[in-house]
Amino acid sequence: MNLEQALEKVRPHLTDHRYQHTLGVIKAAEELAERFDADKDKAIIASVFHDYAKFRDKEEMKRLVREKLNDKSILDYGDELLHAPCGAYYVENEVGIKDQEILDAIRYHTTGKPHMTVLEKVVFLADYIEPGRHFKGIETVREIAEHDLDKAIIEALKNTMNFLMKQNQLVFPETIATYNQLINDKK
Ligand code: DGI
Ligand code: FE
Ligand code: FE
Ligand code: FE
Repeated sequence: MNLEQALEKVRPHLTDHRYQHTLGVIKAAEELAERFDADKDKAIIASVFHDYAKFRDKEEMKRLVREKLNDKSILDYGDELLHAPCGAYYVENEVGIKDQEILDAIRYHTTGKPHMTVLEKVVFLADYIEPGRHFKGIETVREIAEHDLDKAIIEALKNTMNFLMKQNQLVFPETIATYNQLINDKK
């Protein structure tokens, strides 16, 4: 599947805004893959489909998690987390992508996970810093991403956890575990 065919497949599942975001993630992931030596083709395809399930019915996704997915803990941490693991499932079963590295990059793009592969890190960070995103602190993360992949992810995770805590939202334990692992490895 080339980029054009992949974009055609994802387009009907997204709003215009989300499609533009997806194009931004592709661009950012391409640059990060080059800089930090990840598989560029896989980074591009994972980016195309990373938000494939963003607008799926929440109840349908919860059912899928309960019936088919191994990690059910996300059910307790807010509906926003559903689209990542469910997206990986739908992309495999509806689009037919079987590459586990690509599917895992989609699966972990929202929460991260400890000991991510470079490909997973690239997609996680690209989602955060893509050129269409504008919020406080993003320029700092973009600057760090010029030279240090892990440090940029730590900064992004701190921002996300801060954002969630300010709103008294739950923080998914794997998100904290990702932060802890990266901090530990920096020592
Ligand atoms: O899908 P995008 O908007 O492009 O970005 P994303 O997949 O990173 O999702 C961002 C949303 O996920 C945002 O509403 C915050 C939420 N989120 C990220 N990490 C966590 C989280 N929500 C909870 N409850 N816990 C987390 O650790
Ligand atoms: Fe997402
Ligand atoms: Fe994200
Ligand atoms: Fe996204």
